[in-house]
Amino acid sequence: MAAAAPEVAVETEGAVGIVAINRPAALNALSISVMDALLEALGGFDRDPAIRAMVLAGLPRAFAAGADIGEMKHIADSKGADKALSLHLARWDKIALLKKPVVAAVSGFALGGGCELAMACDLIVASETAVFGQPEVQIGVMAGAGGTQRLTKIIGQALSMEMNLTGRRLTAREALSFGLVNRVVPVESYLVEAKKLAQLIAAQPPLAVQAAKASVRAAVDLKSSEGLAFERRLFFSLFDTRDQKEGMKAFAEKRKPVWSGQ
Ligand code: DAK
Repeated sequence: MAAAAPEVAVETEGAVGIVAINRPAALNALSISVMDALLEALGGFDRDPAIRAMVLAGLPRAFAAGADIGEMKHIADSKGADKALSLHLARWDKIALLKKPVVAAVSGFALGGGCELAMACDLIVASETAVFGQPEVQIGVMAGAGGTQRLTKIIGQALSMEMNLTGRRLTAREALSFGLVNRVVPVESYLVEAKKLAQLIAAQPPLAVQAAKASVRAAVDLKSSEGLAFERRLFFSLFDTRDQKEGMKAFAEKRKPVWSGQ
């Protein structure tokens, strides 16, 4: 019997390291094992002197449709939920803290933790089919890994509010017009274009590139450390609510949730 394809595939092209999420049956939902494999691969490239830039890709139908809701539901229902969720969140932070630039190659759904993962990267090349959103409110919680902080700083309060409070999604073209992505290209070429951009970065002096990345990040992120801590406290508080249990249960049962406001 052939071995199952790995959930995260890794390859190199010259000085570019490419990491691709491959969990099609769950639209690339970001389970703990997927996030750990991503971190191992990206962290390995970050430490490898032969690599100068990275590409983080999903599948044409989904970059990632969020954190794995089934797994989060299980964690939320278990003892020590806060600690486990906190450890899980730290995985998104670690991606944002990589020293070398990461280009996200986004096609299809980039929702919830998937949108947050794309924003934890440094540049985004989107296919025409890409869809960005923070729909956590629809399952009784809120964004917990930068979706109220990074998104607001990038696209502004008005639209971020709408996305976080109603689950409104952005098309690739809208995302481009609001500065969330660097470019939009046909679905056939989004990966190639992301690799080209990474190659262009890899051709620049690596120390200058890393310093410039850290500096641009600081301009956007510095004050957001407090915002992220605030977001996290609120996020955890929602895991004590009935609506969180109802939202995730309803998703698993493929029905509309009934909100009690408790
Ligand atoms: N988790 C688990 N499975 C998922 C999933 C997800 N986020 N999204 C999709 N799937 C699974 C579906 O359950 C389905 O599996 P089967 O039923 O076939 O076994 C399969 O993928 C195909 O999905 P659909 O049948 O639903 O496909 P459709 O084309 O009809 O709809 C969709 C596509 C993307 C609109 C829909 O699947 C959907 O609404 N998915 C959920 C999107 C969402 O709500 N995302 C946000 C999740 S919450 C944290 C860190 C981060 C976060 C939170 C905490 N900490 C560490 C504390 C982030 C939270 C989130 O991301």
